[in-house]
Amino acid sequence: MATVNMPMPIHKVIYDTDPGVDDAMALVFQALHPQIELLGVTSVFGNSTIETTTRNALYLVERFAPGVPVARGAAAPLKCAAPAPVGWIHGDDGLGNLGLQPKTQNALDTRPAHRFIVDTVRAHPGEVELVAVGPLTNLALALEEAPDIATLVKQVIVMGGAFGTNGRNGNVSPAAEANMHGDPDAADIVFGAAWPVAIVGLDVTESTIMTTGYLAKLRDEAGEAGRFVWDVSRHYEAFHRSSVALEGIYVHDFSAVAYLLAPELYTTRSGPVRVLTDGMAAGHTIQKPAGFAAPAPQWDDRPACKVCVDADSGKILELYSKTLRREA
Ligand SMILES: [Ca+2]
Repeated sequence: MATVNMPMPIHKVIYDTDPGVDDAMALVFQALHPQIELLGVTSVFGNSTIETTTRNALYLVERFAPGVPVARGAAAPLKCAAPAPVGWIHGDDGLGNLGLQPKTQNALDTRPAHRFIVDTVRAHPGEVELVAVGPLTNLALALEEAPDIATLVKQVIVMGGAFGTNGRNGNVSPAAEANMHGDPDAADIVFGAAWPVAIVGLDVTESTIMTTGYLAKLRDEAGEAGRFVWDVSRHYEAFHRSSVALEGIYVHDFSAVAYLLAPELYTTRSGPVRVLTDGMAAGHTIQKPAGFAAPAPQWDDRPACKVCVDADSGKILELYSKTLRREA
């Protein structure tokens, strides 16, 4: 085939993240994958405070992606108070209570995350892919400061939301997924902007599971990265065992990275998406179905987003393990 010597496409990624155990596991993958060039990591409140998530981002970059800048992002959502850290899920330190600390702050960029995003997108027009796996505050602030970036970004891939597939409507409340609930106003802004958006929500992330056995195999076969993934996921796995009786963990944030590299592994549905911004269902995501007959003025003037409703879990898990074992 003539494709043998074709250069592999490189994805220029800004990873917007609230590390977080699953955030960390997805970052290790990105650092190792030959088709991903990390232009920067931007932190946001979410799983923990901005101080903790930024420290964790610095640690992860120092250890796994040296040379990549880290920009500190929003400490709180646009309009509401910051949520309390979820130590019972990710550990009090956000990374499984392993006591990890960066040796230096050298990677820390002087700009706030939203300005780092604006500058980086303008420096690479049409090329940057934003992979956002925390509350969407930094992206909304970037749009507010520089609306022109919407047409300069290649695509936005969001881990978040829940659209009712197999009864999945939320995890932080019966109506909302955590990243949407963390800043519903920001999410509604991001889904309404003129950039291509793909949403990878609980509909698919809860159907892809790394079992204890899968993680143990990574520990034994994937070197330092595999041992780190095992260690950092012990507390997170215990949470899954006690809360949903799962012998393993849901694959939330990595699912957005898998979509970046292999969108063909997902079935998507296209249509405008709104996010409820207040009330008991704040953070609830609603997509207008294709062919919906009645007028829907709150949706009709907004761009279509792709919402993932099914996924090839086996291939997604294989992508992760092969990359960590450096067989990609
Ligand atoms: Ca996250």
